[in-house]
Amino acid sequence: MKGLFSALLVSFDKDGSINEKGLREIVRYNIDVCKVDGLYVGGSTGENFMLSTEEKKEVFRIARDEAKDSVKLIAQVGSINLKEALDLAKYATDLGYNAISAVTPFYYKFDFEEIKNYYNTIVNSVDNKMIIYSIPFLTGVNLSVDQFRELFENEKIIGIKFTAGDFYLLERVRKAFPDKLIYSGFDEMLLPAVALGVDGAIGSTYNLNGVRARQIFDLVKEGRLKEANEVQSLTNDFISDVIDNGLYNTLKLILQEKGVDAGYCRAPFKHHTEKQIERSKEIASKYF
Ligand code: MN9
Repeated sequence: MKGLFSALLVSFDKDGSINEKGLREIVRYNIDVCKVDGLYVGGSTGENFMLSTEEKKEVFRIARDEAKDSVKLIAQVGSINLKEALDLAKYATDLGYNAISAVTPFYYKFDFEEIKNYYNTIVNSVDNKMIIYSIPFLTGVNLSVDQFRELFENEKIIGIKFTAGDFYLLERVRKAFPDKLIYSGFDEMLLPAVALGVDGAIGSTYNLNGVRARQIFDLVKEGRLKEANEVQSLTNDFISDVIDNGLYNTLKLILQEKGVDAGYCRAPFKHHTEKQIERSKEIASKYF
């Protein structure tokens, strides 16, 4: 389960329905062109928290059917509707997903005991492993090393998707849990995360930039930091341009340039504009 995972984008039609053909093309592009080791399905990048339960299942089913056994698959099943999370965990496990993941429960200020019960309830309900999805800037939930330790008392909880810029915490977590899987979640900080010894990375920009990300990973591992930094710097020029033009819309528009029917974002996100299309063409030709 180590390696580079794309946080899978989902193609939506203009009316917000899932575009199955487009989603299959995104999966193919990730596997065939970006050469990722796996897909993280149903995460933030998949606009998952705006989908119905049936739609979340549809995305899991299509991604699994298109990827077959060619790459590793992680299903993000987290929801503050715990019954939905259990339903999704079972569904993804039955489909053959290699692991499940759940975002820390958000919106309400759940205390740690509640968070711990949430993870144990989800993972103990299935014959599968759990990766904690920690993304404090969107959830407001900051877990400490001691809290991760308590969660890891359950052996079925095997790792963390660490989407934060707190490198002190990342180092502490790496050292405290050498046998757990730690994935870097911010693509723009891949180099320092690999330097600190993460096992892999999960991110949105790997839907396009997977090849450069792998170079960064390999160069750091080989101790070739100057070269790694050059690739990270170019990558960050790309990421800055994409964020500046609207993250998910622009990733989709660049895929569109590559012949992938990546479609629209889902409301409440806005549809892309003519101006974003023009700018995406420039970004595409600059970096790919
Ligand atoms: O899954 C992604 N996070 C979100 C991780 O989309 C919220 C990242 O890959 C970022 O999109 C990326 C750009 O900031 O690092």
